[in-house]
Amino acid sequence: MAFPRLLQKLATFAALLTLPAHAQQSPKLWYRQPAQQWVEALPLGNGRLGAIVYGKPEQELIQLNESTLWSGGPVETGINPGSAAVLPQVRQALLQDQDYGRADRLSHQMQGFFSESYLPLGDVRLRQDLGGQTPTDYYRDLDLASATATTRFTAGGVRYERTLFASAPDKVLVLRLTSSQPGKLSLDISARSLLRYQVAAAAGELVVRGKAPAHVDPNYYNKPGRQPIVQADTAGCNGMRFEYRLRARTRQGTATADTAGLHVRGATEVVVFIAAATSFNGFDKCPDSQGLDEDALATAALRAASGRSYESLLRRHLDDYQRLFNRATLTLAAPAAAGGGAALPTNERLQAYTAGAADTGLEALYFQFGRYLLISASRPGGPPANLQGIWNKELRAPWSSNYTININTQMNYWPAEATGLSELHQPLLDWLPGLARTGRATAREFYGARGWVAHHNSDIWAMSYAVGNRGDGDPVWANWYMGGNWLCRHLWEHYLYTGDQAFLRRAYPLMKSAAHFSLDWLVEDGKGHLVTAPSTTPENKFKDAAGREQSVSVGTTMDLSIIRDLFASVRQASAMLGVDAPLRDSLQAATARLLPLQIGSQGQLLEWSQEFTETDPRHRHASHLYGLYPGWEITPHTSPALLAAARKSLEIRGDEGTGWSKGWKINWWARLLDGDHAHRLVRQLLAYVPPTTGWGGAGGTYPNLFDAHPPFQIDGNFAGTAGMAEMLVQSHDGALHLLPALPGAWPSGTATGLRARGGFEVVALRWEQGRLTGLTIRSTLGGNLRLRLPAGLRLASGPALTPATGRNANAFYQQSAYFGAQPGGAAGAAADYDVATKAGKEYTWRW
Ligand code: FUC
Repeated sequence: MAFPRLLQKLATFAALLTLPAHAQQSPKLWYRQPAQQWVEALPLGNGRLGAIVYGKPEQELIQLNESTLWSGGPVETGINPGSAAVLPQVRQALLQDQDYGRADRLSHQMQGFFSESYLPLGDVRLRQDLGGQTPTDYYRDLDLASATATTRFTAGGVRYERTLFASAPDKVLVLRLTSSQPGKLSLDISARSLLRYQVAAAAGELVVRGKAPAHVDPNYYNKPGRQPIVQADTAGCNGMRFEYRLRARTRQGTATADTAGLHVRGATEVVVFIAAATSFNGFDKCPDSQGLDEDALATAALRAASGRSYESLLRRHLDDYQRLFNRATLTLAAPAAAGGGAALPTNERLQAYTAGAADTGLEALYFQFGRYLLISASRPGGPPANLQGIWNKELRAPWSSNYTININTQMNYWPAEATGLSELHQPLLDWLPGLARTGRATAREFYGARGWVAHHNSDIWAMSYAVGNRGDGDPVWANWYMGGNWLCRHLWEHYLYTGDQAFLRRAYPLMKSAAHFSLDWLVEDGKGHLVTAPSTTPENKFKDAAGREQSVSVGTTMDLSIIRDLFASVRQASAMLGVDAPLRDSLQAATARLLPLQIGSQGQLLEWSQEFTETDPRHRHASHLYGLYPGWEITPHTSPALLAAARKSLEIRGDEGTGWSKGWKINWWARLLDGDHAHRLVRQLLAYVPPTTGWGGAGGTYPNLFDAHPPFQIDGNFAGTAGMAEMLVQSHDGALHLLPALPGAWPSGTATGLRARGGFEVVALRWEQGRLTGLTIRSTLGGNLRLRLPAGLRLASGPALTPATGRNANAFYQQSAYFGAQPGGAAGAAADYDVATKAGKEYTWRW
């Protein structure tokens, strides 16, 4: 780059990034007390290894996880040979007899086993000898800028400091302890696990070796006489092996190891290394007989890392982490009368906010915390982030801490592309070929259908059938057939953001195979439409004519929206790849016959194919709004009447719900272009939930900013981050829309590094007093850039903006056409402009 251009570019950046000093908040969670509860403690992770640190001076607790440590082994096939014969009976009950009760009873006969469970690895305890002195000047934090957790306190005139981080390049947790006076560090470090384990000590290392159960039932499944935890499966595959190892390196003093632990005496600095591994060797390999050598893996990681200096480990960690984290920023100028803010510890700050204080800094912190959690929980090569990311302390965690794919797993990945973490989407995308493999067997065995299917639950073994231990699942959640179809949207989205043709060629066969299942799954409703039968809508029930609660019916809105969405993306993908023209035609023909979206007596979008009375009108799921978000069937530009109906449905549902439900609602209100309502939901999502709240109560946020369902469930964190991005930039409705849902509470601010479909990077976005003032876009793929800008702007500088007419020529922005919609409806107070872009070039405007 020529020198003058570089200078000009730097000047542009500086201008865009400069905000009043009070708005520059350091992204930290900080506290004045150690954690007592797990949801006050602070999470760290490198994708594989997870840690929750309490920051207790004398009795420190670091709770460990390893992302591949699950119960069970590869899924079995042939477990319910009678299922395929039941399907026609269910259909007859529904389509001929309208007997929903019989359809429900029969659906139980099409269930397999429950998913397996994500398990805790172990607890590391540090007993530090403070000579009987009470610690004072206590402080702890989690710094999102460096992904390090620090604890500081004074005892007996000595200042102590501990820093913990999880290094992805070096595959270890690193904990450094220092004392301000020489030789003051004496501690005993012990290790244990809730699983079966043994401790050994050798060559200065402490080693925990153990075995995961062959099966763990979900926490909600407790049948008299049944063993919820099966340690060994002597007939089939035995459970996974695991190991974690610790070593301490001291400056001054001594470190010894025995089976009771590591013992440090009289040191000035201690660096503790923790490595872990399991024998997990892929979804289709028995982790026992065909497992990896976990001992070799953990040993190699520990030896390599402990050969490096602390400074080198920290540097390598920062290089790796900041490469991802620094890609996007969000700075929201504080309103004049900000209350509390960063001067308060995070738990008090959250409480002040919940009591009504304005605190845009906290909202920006929450945005970045979601990105931090994704970087910490989802790295290429590892499994997808589960219901708790990678952080779980329980043997039977809520809902098995599994993959719940009727919303939760997908939600985890909503911020990935939009906030500049595209490669962190890979664990989910790489898990899908396995799911498609077991899903093909499920489609064939359970339903006699082509293609692949997945239901509402899965696990590291890529289990795909309806859960329920062959009969005990409630069809309202168990018998839902759209999990695989919905996940295909993630393959397509990754392509739309990156334009990666090689990826699309790999992904397309999975999308096509899901479409084959859906073509086979659809049936005639006898009234000229294609519908799904049986069909449920997660996880809501309706009343039949006799007033009985029912779950299973015909053609729910979500089923049909997901299928329309899948068919649209398969058609477009096949066209872009130039393959399968005949399939395209049959998908188009089927799309034209799908039961359309319907509007009910209150102007709301119907959730079922008829206007049933719902048993819970405020239900946390609002699955019928799939077409509004994450789908694109309902948009301001192409389907304003449906948009109004979706809005009505949301108003009827209300703002309350579990954490993830509120998170979804932020995204929905953003898509409705209602920034103030979206912001109201941001406030709801960030409502303080006391740390002792286990189950029940309203959704919100725990003191450590973990999302509270309650209990802790990480999806709400990710939906919150995605929702805030969606308020600032949207790119699904035929254009790149800037500030589509800017709330009054965010009058001025800057966002950098957000991404849009078609390979556009919103390098910088700046607004003042509610008006767009600066924009820099980098085009990575070239092509037409259609900007949808708030109306009434006066351009001060920048490339010519040509008023747009007709359809966007950019192929990545044509999806709405596949729903049969034409652009041109009421798009709100915005206008479209076209700019021809070149790959690799940046474009800057000021208004
Ligand atoms: C679905 C939701 C619950 C919870 C669970 C993991 O069953 O309805 O609220 O999120 O998944």
